[in-house]
Amino acid sequence: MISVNVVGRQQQVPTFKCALIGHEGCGKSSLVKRHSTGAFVQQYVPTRGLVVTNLQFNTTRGPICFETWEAELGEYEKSSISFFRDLKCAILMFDVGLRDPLINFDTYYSLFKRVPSYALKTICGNKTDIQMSNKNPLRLTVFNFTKMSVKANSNIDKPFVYFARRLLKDRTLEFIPKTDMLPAQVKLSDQDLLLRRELASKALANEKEKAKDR
Ligand SMILES: Nc1nc2c(ncn2[C@@H]2O[C@H](COP(=O)(O)OP(=O)(O)OP(=O)(O)O)[C@@H](O)[C@H]2O)c(=O)[nH]1
Ligand SMILES: [Mg+2]
Repeated sequence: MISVNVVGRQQQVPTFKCALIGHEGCGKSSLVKRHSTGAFVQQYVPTRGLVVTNLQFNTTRGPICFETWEAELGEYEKSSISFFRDLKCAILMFDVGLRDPLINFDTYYSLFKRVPSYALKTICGNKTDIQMSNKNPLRLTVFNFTKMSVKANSNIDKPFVYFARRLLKDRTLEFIPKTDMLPAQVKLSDQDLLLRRELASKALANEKEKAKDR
């Protein structure tokens, strides 16, 4: 449980440890970032060591928090006991566009097997925005996986909704989207409007000066 402050009162949020397992570059950190900040980062920055991030979702059964754990390959070995201890759920992710996915997929599938049997598991194929080749051997080996694209924002809630339904024992549970902040309706005084106009004309004059110098 983590404690959050809801308009002046403390609320206990049920928290569940969730492992993200998958070969390098399949999109684990992107998934976490997408959920925590809403952003998608095109640049690839490999995760070093062990990274734990809390992802909180609002659901029709109240808030729920997933403590996501991701690690680089060597780190699983070093911290394997703490990595797999008390796991409540695990996502095995792979990249559907990878040319030779079987090699990496096998490595991580064997890691996936180390997830305690009582923990919930799901397999996600990421990067469906990239066309999956007909020759991709995954077509023949993995049939039942969630197709997602962190980039295109498609199905990225799915694994967490599935876990939340099972963990909070409510099949009808849905996530409630975070409300977008609308800009406040501010009425500017005449003086503010004058100042704004002055600043705009100064900026325009500066631009004109710069253009002359070029
Ligand atoms: N086209 C596409 N690219 C993606 C998608 N998700 C992630 N990427 C890109 O894939 C690259 C690797 O993403 P990461 O999230 O860093 O991968 P990772 O699994 O955390 O990699 P490691 O930390 O090395 O294990 C980045 O360049 C991302 O922008 C997706 O859905 N579609
Ligand atoms: Mg990463």
